[in-house]
Amino acid sequence: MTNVQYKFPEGFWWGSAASGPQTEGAANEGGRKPSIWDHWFQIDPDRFHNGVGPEHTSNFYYQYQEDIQLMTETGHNSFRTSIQWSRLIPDGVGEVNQEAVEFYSSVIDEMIAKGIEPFINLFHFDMPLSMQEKGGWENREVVDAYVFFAKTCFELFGDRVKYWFTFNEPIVPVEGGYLYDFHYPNIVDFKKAVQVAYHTVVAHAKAVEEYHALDLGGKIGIILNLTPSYPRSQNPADVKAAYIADLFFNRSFLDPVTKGEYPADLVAILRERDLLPEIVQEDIETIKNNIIDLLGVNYYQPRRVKAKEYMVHPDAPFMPEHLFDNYVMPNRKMNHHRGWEICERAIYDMAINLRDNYNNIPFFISENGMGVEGEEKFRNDEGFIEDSYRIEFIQGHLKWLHKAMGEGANCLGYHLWTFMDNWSWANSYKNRYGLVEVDIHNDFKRTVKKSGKWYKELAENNGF
Ligand code: BGP
Repeated sequence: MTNVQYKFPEGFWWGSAASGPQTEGAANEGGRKPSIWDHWFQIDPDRFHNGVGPEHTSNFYYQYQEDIQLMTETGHNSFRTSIQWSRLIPDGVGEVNQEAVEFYSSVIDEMIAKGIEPFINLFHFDMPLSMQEKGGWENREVVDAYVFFAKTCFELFGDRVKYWFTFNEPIVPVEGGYLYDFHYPNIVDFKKAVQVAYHTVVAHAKAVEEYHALDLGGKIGIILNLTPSYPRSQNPADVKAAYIADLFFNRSFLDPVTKGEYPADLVAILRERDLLPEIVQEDIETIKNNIIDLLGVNYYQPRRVKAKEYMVHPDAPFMPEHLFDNYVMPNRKMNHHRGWEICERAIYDMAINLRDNYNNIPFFISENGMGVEGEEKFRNDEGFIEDSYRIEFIQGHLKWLHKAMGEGANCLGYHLWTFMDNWSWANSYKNRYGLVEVDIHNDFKRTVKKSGKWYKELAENNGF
């Protein structure tokens, strides 16, 4: 009998998360049309690691049956992926692609047949190009197109899918596409970033409204990347800097989706600088009246913050970092492959924050994981990758999560990023995150890693 020190509650979700664009491949097949990722790769392939683009990703489109079988062999009782808008409604609006309906329907049926609860997300950074050509989230019309897409999904699959998510990390396309130049359309313009963020929240709330109106008996939420903000010191200037960073990077989405309103201090900061978005009054009501049932939290790294040290050049375009500096703490524990700090206890602080300041909303860890470059070097004589570091990483986070749950945090599950190695946006296949290795040079061959075998034990024992 295995000795289980950290036991999780009955029915806890064990599984992993992925997304359509990062796994399906078949980008130009089955009636799909380009998203911004296909387009960006076409016009600027050098911005992708080793010039590997999104055309084939991990071939899930053709291998999903084998993959779902492997999910059962790696302990999954639940799995999240996303429906690609550009596959289901290739022009963004209008005709629904029947091949896509069949594909997603088969994936969902196969999961259910294998005892894996499907969690379905609707937008994972993948704006259809036709919609971006209209201005993407800058344009209110795209909000309506998204709501139509969302409703179509609920109507098509809502009889079987009981856990829906409107967006994955909606702040990332804002940061990447409109502030820091790591996603298409590579605009640097804070005012537009605010409009995009606001319209995303409107789109989210309208989708929640549609879902609840259909009364399909499931739950709907959103997946946010929450990055606890730690001040460098208890000096009031550092503490205030961390508070402001939290307003921008966490509460800008967390508050409207859980409380129906934006933090007053954030609104004041934007108003003072004439950076508030254009608003249609009825949208404010929609946000207010359509809060989520369930929150997904992606947690990778904390944010460390200090008071601003230098004045900003008066002509510099406004950035959140005009109000605080990021702080590089000496001797941080790091995942150097990804350049992200590893701080397990932040998962506890995040959970306690939700307990105390967000009405103890039900949530689950919807992503957490470790991307490592050059994993082939850990292959053992039996031919599989011995990723003991990934097992330690998961255990380290689960210990803190377990502690938070012992203190009343309302956590329902843990999903690792990710099931199998997949295409990580501009990082392409540089860092591997999977429980299952994918050999992109050898017919996308799948091989379960040590972590995948361990994950099965974890789920079977409901702890470790
Ligand atoms: C999250 C995204 C995922 C995934 C993961 C790993 O932010 O939701 O899509 O990519 O991060 O990060 P990266 O791909 O940047 O290494």
